[in-house]
Amino acid sequence: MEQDQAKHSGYVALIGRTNVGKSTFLNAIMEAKIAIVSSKPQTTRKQILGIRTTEKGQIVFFDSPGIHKPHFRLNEKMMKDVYASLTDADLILYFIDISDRKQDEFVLSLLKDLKKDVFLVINKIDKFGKGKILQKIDQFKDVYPWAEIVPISALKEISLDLLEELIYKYLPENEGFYPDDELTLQTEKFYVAELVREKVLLMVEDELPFTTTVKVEKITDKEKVLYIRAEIYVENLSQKKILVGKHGNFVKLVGKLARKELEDYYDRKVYLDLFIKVVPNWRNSPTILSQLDE
Ligand SMILES: Nc1nc2c(ncn2[C@@H]2O[C@H](COP(=O)(O)OP(=O)(O)OP(=O)(O)O)[C@@H](O)[C@H]2O)c(=O)[nH]1
Ligand SMILES: [Mg+2]
Repeated sequence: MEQDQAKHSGYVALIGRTNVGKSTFLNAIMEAKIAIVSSKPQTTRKQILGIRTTEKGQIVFFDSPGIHKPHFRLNEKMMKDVYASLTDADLILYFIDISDRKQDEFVLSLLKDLKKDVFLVINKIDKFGKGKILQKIDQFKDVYPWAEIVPISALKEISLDLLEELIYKYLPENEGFYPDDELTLQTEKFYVAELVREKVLLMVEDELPFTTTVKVEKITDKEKVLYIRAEIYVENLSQKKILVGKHGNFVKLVGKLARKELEDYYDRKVYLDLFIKVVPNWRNSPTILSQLDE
């Protein structure tokens, strides 16, 4: 049989509930840190592009926020990005966690209306044995006319090559739209803010993962160091107290972790100036939300 030599390219949406591992998958397949990851819910807050170019073609992944019921303007915006990913995609990868007990009727109804090819990606298979994987496939195989069902582990990088092979099969024949060396389209300020927010997420509990955000004000080259000024927003004074911590220890630790990662990223010395600012109700402010996107 003749091999298909033509290039295949297109848009692939990563969709699913929060915490199922969409961003972990994006970073693994891209072999680069494109999106931040955390064990806290609603880590990804807007659509993030990962552009993967190989000799087979170009896949543009849309990492998307986890699907949820929106209660704030921020969350409405997040869900808008989910719908945009679904609408613009040539192929949809619907991620579930192998621990998920039942199917999600809301997501399934969203998918049914689209009439596009959808893969069911069963993630986190490293947590269980073969029996459980077969049982999960059996449970989900008839709830939707899946184009493919692919069990993977994004964390342990199991079956990612297989999934990528299958993706190319479903993409239209064309050369791709972005330059070969383009990996993502985020602004530098947004990416840096995300790296800092990842460290905040690592450290906080309860409502704080939802009520904090990070805005980078300035990135200035000062010859010996790269100076970065960032503000961490919280919604009230008691949240600020938690983030500051005793003698400023909490924010110092966040700063230390973030600086280390930024120094690795820039491969140079970084001075990270962190400020904690109370911005009541920022999640409902259209002005602030649009500033955070920049
Ligand atoms: N054991 C295991 N854990 C995983 C795997 N993939 C992701 N995780 C973990 O699951 C958690 C959530 O991962 P994310 O990639 O942030 O999940 P997400 O779907 O992008 O979440 P949101 O952005 O909130 O929608 C993190 O603690 C990851 O380390 C996997 O294959 N196996
Ligand atoms: Mg994510």
